[in-house]
Amino acid sequence: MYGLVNKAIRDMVCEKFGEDTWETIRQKAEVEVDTFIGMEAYPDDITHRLVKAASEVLAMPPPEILKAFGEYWVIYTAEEGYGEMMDMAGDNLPDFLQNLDNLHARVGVSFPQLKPPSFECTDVAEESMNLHYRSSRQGLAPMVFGLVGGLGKRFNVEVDITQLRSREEGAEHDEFSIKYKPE
Ligand code: 1DX
Repeated sequence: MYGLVNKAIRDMVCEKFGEDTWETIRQKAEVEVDTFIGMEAYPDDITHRLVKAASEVLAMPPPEILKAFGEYWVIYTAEEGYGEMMDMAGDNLPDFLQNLDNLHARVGVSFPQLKPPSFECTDVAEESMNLHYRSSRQGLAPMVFGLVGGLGKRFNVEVDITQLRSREEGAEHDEFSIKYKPE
């Protein structure tokens, strides 16, 4: 994954728990790099090791780490150089989710090593939709809870998200039911 992801994990840990905790996590993960370059591609393994080590050091299950990270990602990318891109993707939750594949396609033009997931929206209604998440990567579905929750905060809507189908449990892809209403 692009270094931006590992940089975001580092900054989240440092912000919430301090530099020393990050150093402990980095060492436990056996990650040599400390200063990730956002626009450089790194092996996925580094990210997975960081999540695993963070889970052990912070005594939080990996899905909780991923959920917290998803929420952080939405704020982080908006502040770390991708604010305009995020603004362009929509000014409300359903529009943003329906534009995510376009957003990734645009990033992918400049960064060909991007392996963009796909977010397909079906059954879109006034206050609900189903979200189909397809990714070349495994185990990141818990992050979707945080990503959508982060978008809820961004757009000031109360979000209720439940998982309808899980790849972990044999489904072809992950599917979520999302309900939203203005706060
Ligand atoms: F609901 O399943 C809201 O490296 C959402 O694979 C979901 O393959 C917002 F470094 C620049 C760069 C680069 C910008 F410069 C990424 F190249 C992308 C910024 C998306 C903001 C996907 C990150 C693939 C890296 C899913 C979890 C991983 C998508 C991560 C969240 C807006 C982003 O993001 C999976 C990779 C960006 C960039 C956004 C993602 C890769 C998302 C969201 N994804 C790289």
